[in-house]
Amino acid sequence: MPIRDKIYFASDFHLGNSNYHAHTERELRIVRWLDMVKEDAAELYLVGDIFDFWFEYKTVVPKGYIRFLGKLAEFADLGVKLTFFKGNHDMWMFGYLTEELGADIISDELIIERGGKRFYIHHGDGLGPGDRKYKFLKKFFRSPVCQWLFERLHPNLGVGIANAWSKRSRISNGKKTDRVMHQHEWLAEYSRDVLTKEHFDYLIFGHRHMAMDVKLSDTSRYINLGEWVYTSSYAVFDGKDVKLLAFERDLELMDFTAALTVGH
Ligand SMILES: [Mn+2]
Repeated sequence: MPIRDKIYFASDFHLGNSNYHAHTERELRIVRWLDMVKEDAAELYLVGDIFDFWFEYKTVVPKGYIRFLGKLAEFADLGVKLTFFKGNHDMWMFGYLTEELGADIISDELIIERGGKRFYIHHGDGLGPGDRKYKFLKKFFRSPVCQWLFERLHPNLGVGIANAWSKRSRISNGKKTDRVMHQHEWLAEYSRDVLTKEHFDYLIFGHRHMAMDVKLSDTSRYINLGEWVYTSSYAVFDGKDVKLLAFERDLELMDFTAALTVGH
């Protein structure tokens, strides 16, 4: 029996995004990663935007992802604890993955303590100052009224609209401008804010599509998990420390430390 003592974190697979071939390659890459993780994982945290679009109708779920979901079923059967976070692309996860996989579904942040270390985990959307338009949309999209209305649309139409909407988002438009735009990494700023009220050793997010490991103090780090469309980054906690790694390629780490120290 292998010893299961590691905790893995990954986010932003955006499964379903892009053409079928690229999507299949990505799903197979994720499955290879899960096969590795399976060996020693006690827990797996999928920190949002795992699906490029997800909606659970009363009797229907979106097509696809068979190999991915099958692998997660294996995890569930092995007793590995699964936790999904709602992202801005897949906020409409309700009871299906809990029923099928015993997974916990987290709507906002989750605070856990493991090996004496404190973790703050959140997908990362709608945090910090500004972006009022998105915060309003998030509230609307998550409202029972909006969900009820969407469920009234025929899936061919509803999912079609959702996919068109999703294509307009950052993931399909490339990420280069985003890298240049952010002199200050706002999730690091948000993390600093959280730390003024409460101590955390690790503040872990996704959403930004840039792998980052930023030291905020001697005992706290902001970690961004990156994404799996262009790269394949993930984090692992071995009971003592968190490492940010890449699967089957070199890790492309964004270094915002210099920018962060300016003016603070
Ligand atoms: Mn996101």
